[in-house]
Amino acid sequence: MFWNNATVYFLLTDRFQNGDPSNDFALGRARDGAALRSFLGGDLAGVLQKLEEGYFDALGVDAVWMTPFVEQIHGSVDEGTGKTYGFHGYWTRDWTAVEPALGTENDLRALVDAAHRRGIRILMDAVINHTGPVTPLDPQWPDEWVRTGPRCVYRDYATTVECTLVDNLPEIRTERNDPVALPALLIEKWEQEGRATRELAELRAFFDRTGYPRAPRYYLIKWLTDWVRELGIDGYRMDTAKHFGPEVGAELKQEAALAFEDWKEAHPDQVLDALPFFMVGEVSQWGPSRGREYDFGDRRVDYFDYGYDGLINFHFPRDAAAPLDALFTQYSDALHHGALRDVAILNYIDSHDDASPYDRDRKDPVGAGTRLLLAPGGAQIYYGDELARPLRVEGAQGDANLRSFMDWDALATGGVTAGILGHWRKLGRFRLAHPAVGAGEHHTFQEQPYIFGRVLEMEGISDRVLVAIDQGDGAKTIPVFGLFPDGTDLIDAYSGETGTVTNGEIALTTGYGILLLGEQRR
Ligand SMILES: [Ca+2]
Ligand SMILES: [Ca+2]
Repeated sequence: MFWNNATVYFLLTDRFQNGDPSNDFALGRARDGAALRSFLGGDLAGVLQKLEEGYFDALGVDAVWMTPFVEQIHGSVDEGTGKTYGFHGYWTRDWTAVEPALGTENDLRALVDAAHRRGIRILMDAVINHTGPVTPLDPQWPDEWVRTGPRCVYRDYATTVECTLVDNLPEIRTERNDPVALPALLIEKWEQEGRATRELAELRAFFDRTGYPRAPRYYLIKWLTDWVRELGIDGYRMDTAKHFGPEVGAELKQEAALAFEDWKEAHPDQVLDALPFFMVGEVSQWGPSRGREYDFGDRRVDYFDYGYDGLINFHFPRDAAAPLDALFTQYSDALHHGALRDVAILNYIDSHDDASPYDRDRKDPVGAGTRLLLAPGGAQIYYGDELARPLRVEGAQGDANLRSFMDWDALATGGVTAGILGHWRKLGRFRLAHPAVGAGEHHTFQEQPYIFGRVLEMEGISDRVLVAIDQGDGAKTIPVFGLFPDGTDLIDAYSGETGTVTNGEIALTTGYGILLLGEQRR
């Protein structure tokens, strides 16, 4: 239930806020990449700054999903869109270290602790499918660890899973079950950093405890779950989940859940609640209209049976173009009556690599916010959605267009951008106050002007909301359609105005056409 009403803020750490200029050129990397393809200075200290400023609270954010923070390849590559560094975090060099351009392990700990103090969860972007590309500065992992071909051609399961996503992106042999030795280069690196003895002892303890063979995926499972056990990371967003066996996800989830319980036991004062470890998968092109399964052609996989609590909804950017009520009804039916009962979906209008965002030209960022934040299911705000950050950038090629630096200046100068942000904040805080918005069942009450309700009755939670759109500015009286009895005090989260239900109606005077009504809690 929680995750279907969660508002998840997804940010590229390197592109969000520069809180520490001293790490901007870590590892000697130059800013000589193609447009928006070098490290540009954003870091963990910057995310912490915005946490402490209350930026996420004001948006009603439940969880922050950051791009991977582990150490990236030191060099750069050109995949055909210009010279590119691992600023995005998906090109791992060492799963056990924090990327120095993003900060230190202490910075990360401070960030997670600060988030938890505010009741905000942290989702770690977890990569298990591949290492970073090979460059003159970044040698290939040993052959027993990785394959370098063939390229995925997506004809069936094997040509989606046992293959490389692109050229020069060595693929971890996650299906392998026999033991492999640690790469000598990794041991040397750890020796230089003075932590080889500790890392090797920890690995011995892990393999002793679990009885797993020293196959590649189990090393990665150990390294990925260490962050959970050490820091209390609340969940994973599993990168490229379609490209490794679902069984790998199930094994990882099992260890991560154990690590999360270990952390809770060691940090009782920092535990938010009883919510278990969460895992949401990136199964590209999956959407709720497919039901629970993803069909590879020769194999159908129900990821929810393999430890995934939720999946990212790749259909949302397309579905969002439907009339509002058709969108809301379709999603509510899927989540409350269809195959997706009891699982989570994460809707988004744009992301770091979706080439077909909803409203790419940001013609209607207010309407896009209404669609995303009032749709049934979890909502993923991609950093800058709330400021209409441009998704086309002069000189940028391919996905770099989607990854510009957060436009704080546009906000500081006020005007239109602040108005857009205000809308997103009101809707986000409405979601935060009312689990019925994302997790409740949708009821269409009136088509023109549009009025709908959401009702959530489960797990000892009882919540309901009434939303009216296009009602016109000024005085308005709307029926509550039996959702609230006479005498109920309601507050409109959009204007802050309050009123009492009388004769099955509520009369309010507000300066907006939209009403976000819920019970006024005393
Ligand atoms: Ca920095
Ligand atoms: Ca794979």
